[in-house]
Amino acid sequence: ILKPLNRVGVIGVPFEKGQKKYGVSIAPAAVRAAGLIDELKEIDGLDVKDFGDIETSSCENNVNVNNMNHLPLVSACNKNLSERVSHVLKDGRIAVTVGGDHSMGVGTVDGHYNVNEDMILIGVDAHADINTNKTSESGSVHGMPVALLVRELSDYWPYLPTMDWQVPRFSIKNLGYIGLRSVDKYERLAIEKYNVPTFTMEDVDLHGVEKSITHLLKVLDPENRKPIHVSLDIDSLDAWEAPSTGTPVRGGLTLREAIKLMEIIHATGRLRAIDLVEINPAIGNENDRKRTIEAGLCVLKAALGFSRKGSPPKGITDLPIQ
Ligand code: HAR
Ligand code: MN
Ligand code: MN
Ligand code: MN
Repeated sequence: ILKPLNRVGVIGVPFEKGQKKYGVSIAPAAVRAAGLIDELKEIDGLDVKDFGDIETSSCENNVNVNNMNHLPLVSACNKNLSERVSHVLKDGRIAVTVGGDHSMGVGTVDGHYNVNEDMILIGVDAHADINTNKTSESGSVHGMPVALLVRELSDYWPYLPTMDWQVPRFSIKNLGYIGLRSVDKYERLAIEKYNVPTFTMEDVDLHGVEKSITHLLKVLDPENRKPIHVSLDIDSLDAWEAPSTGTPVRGGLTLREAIKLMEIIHATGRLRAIDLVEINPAIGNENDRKRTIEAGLCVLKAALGFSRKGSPPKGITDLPIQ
């Protein structure tokens, strides 16, 4: 049985080659500068250890696979990341990974799966990120991590040089989505073909965020025993809440819905990994940047046990006497 964990390990991934815009790679530094570590340390009872940033550009970009931009760089970054995530989990901590673009989902999920094959994955995103290189219109790997990870889709890929380290063993049966509102045609086909439990914004509007996530968790893990991996793309939030991101989509989660979603996930006691990706501090003005990073921090803190109720002073039971 999984017990609640009050230890976290933070990893930064200054990587942006999974998409085309400059700026996602400076997000880990910007989120740290905004107080990431100190704010996590303020959460009641949480033990926080910073595992630093991973090495991202230690190879030549010398192979070309059709419609997969910068594959060797994406691969090298994710290999390092997978090892770091496994290390943090083996240290008995929740792996908190701050990206970086969403191509790094390959590394975080691979690293988690290698430590615990029982894990379930919840994609919180405006997008499904389940394109193959054949179905992608952009050639950007941040739209492909789910398709790279799941074993059911391995036949739909060509041989991928440099990716031998990553064996797609994670089953699509352990995947669910919430927040979707920009899904490509073949992505929709894949979701329907494999019956991936999906709460689009249409469903969230219909049922509310609480029923949506509760139902999703029930479907993926009826016995409440599996470790949870949340891959949180900041663009799951409405573009008003989080404007500084590469592919903003309007009509998304409000900050309060996203906080509620994470509070429910926290309450399970089974969160073991969370990725915060696609913050791009180079997009928009100072206000946009601040707004986006603050939203990311709020949502992350909610996932890790920050309570909007507040928490009483440690070890003290009465008000101070004059
Ligand atoms: N589906 C599009 C593609 O494959 C756009 C997805 C990229 N945007 C993201 N991912 N931020 O969640 O390129
Ligand atoms: Mn997205
Ligand atoms: Mn994404
Ligand atoms: Mn708690």
